[in-house]
Amino acid sequence: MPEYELLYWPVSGLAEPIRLSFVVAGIPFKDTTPLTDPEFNDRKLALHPYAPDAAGLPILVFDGKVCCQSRAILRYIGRLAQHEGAFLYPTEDPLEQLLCDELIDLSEDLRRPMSATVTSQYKDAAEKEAARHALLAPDGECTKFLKVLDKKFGESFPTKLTIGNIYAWSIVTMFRQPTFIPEIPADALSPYENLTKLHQWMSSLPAIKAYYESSQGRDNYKPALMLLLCVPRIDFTWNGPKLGGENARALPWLGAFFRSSILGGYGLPADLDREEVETSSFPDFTAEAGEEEVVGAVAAFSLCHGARALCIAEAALQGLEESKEQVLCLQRAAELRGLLLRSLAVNHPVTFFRSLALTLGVKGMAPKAQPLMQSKELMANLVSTVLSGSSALKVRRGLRSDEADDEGPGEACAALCESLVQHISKKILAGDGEDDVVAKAWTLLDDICHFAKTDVPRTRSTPLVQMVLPQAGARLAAASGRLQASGIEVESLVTCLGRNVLEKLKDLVPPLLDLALTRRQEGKQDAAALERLVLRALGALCRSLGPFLSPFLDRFLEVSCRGPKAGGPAVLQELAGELVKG
Ligand SMILES: N[C@@H](CCC(=O)N[C@@H](CS)C(=O)NCC(=O)O)C(=O)O
Repeated sequence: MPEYELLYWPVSGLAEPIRLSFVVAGIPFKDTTPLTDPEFNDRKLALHPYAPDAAGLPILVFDGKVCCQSRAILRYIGRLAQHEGAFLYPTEDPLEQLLCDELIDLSEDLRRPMSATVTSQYKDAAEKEAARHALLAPDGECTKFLKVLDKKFGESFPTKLTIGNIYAWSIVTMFRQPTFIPEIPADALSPYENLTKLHQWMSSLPAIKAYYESSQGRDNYKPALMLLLCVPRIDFTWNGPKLGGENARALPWLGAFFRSSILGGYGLPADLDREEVETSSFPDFTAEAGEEEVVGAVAAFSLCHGARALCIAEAALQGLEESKEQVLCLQRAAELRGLLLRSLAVNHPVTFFRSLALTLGVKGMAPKAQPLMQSKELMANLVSTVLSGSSALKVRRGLRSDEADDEGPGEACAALCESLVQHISKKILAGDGEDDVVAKAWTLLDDICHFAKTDVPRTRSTPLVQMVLPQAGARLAAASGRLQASGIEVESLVTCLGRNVLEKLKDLVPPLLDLALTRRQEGKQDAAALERLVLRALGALCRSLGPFLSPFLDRFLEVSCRGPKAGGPAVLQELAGELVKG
């Protein structure tokens, strides 16, 4: 028997009926996808008989031949492959062949409108989602053919396997979650009784069941292994200058796959945060990756690198000339980065902070700089992208109660938060960064302090205070003209840290008072806004620590006696009120 090799994408699509025909007939074949072959794209183009004009997959390679066209390949295999003594493509009876072909063509009527949404360009993700939902609406183009197929299987339910019913089942199953088309609703197939019966029958056939249950079965790869295979692909494909064309296409399908199979289909492994993970080098997991016990560690490691890869993709795309394809990819990268970081921040904060530390290049937690990272522009975009990840912590705050959770991530997070805060202070705040990057860094520090308040044991939040507050003070001292970089988060910092601020009072209060008492040019909008922020921060200090502010009382009084100029009467009144109470 020849050695067969099938090349296709790591999804069901047009190759699945061919794969299943091999499987049910017990014919061995090599199932090659970009996840199993790093040279996939180059090989595809070198082998494809239609290249360079076209290179649609699947292709089947055997006996020195390369064959194209999925249904021609399927019929060919169907004439050779048998199941329970009968050929999958009936060779004797032309009428049986016609019925098989009818099922194949009918399934194509169902597949094509959905397939068109994969290749079409959309303004944004919402437009694509709407287009896909419309196909499944009561009068939708796909609904029409789902109904016809359902009726056909109702009239005559198969008694033996053929390429016709294998094809119909494979295409219909693309509409069943988890699938590589994330926008398909989970219940899209529930109205179709006979298609459900077909699903039950086909998926319980021993060969098919075993195929999907084995670790080789495409849809049943363990999520961790999938990630491991995916991630280097995302990471290394997104090599700045080479973006575009083939590479730009990789992200939407990888993304769709990542979202539906990993995040949507399987969810993230529950114990992710308990794993010991070393993110500064690439351990060789592959030798043992099949072992249950390493799966958790592989998943935790891969998710950190996955988050980093998505940030890199997003940052690299920000720096490119905008083609429609790049805009689409940028949207997808940003959407996925947001989705992954939110999932991690809410349920796996240790892995979340590890991902941030890895991506920002925190010493000891990230591999040594790679060539990719030597581009200054890319690095600046990357830092800005990662810092935006702080919004995920706000989502966590919104979903969790304010009370510290004894079972929470506590100690493990505290050490990570400290490293991050130290890195941000030294590398971002102390440097001469762009104002918006500095503002984002402050926002992240603020979010980390909120997190520390509820999720880090009290004893461990002090170092955070020790690091953040002097920075805030220094920033304030240098802030006069630079509103964006002025430590604008001081008010919430103080509110959130409460008495933890005490030991650093001397670093924080004098610069704030200096700023409040500095005469600024009247009428300058920036100056007025800065003054308001400073007064609000002083108000917050009075509220939280009134009795401890006596060393500064005279200067506080001076501030509140100042005319209602830049700060505005309401803020001053509030400050005076707090002083009286204090
Ligand atoms: N008529 C061809 C269609 C092949 C095709 O369009 N394949 C898609 C995937 S479903 C593909 O590989 N597209 C990417 C490309 O054309 O480079 C077949 O049935 O094999």
